[in-house]
Amino acid sequence: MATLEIIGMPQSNFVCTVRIAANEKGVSHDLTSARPRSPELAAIHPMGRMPVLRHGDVVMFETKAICTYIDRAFAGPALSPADALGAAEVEQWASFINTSFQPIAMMEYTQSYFFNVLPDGSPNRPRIDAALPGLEKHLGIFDRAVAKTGHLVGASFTIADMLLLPMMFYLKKLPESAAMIARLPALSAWYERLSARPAFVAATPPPMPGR
Ligand SMILES: N[C@@H](CCC(=O)N[C@@H](CS)C(=O)NCC(=O)O)C(=O)O
Repeated sequence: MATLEIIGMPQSNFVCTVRIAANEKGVSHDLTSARPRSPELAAIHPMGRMPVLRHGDVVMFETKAICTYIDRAFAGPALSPADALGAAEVEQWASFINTSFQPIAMMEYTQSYFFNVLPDGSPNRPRIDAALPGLEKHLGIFDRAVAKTGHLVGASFTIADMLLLPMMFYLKKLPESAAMIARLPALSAWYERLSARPAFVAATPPPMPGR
């Protein structure tokens, strides 16, 4: 049986998501650390982004697609419901997380603490402050979504939760977002419960290089 190889930095929220998917499925994987646009990534992702996957002759990019491949290619617990509505709801939340939430929560807010800093190395306060209203609105949406069953879709841990969980890991570490989450009981309980799963514990992002 070919080895599953996940390529990208373990600090990446998207790399973490595909590692959670493999761990939940009970599939061991090799993690090959690679920086953005490195030859390992550029050989598979057209923009040189992470993560990418190698599995025998299969190569793949885009986190949601990689998770779906892992889910369908291996035995083990289903990471997405089999019924039409449940499967479509996973797509709905995955799309919302990746196209509406991630740009504000990660690209604008979180990266203004880690990468898009001011010339003196301090957090980019104007960008952080500009992101806060949108961040709070999205977190409220997630709080209401998980209030009923403790998951984004149905009553099991799906790829939708797996996409959100590593982003929440970073948001819990930063002051404004941590305070917002603390005011949202259903989302706080969701995070405490799902971040304790062995699949996430084993894939938890290490500190950013040089920090
Ligand atoms: N839509 C892509 C996004 C991948 C992505 O943006 N990954 C980030 C790391 S979390 C990255 O490679 N950033 C470096 C860059 O954009 O140059 C996916 O779902 O996999």
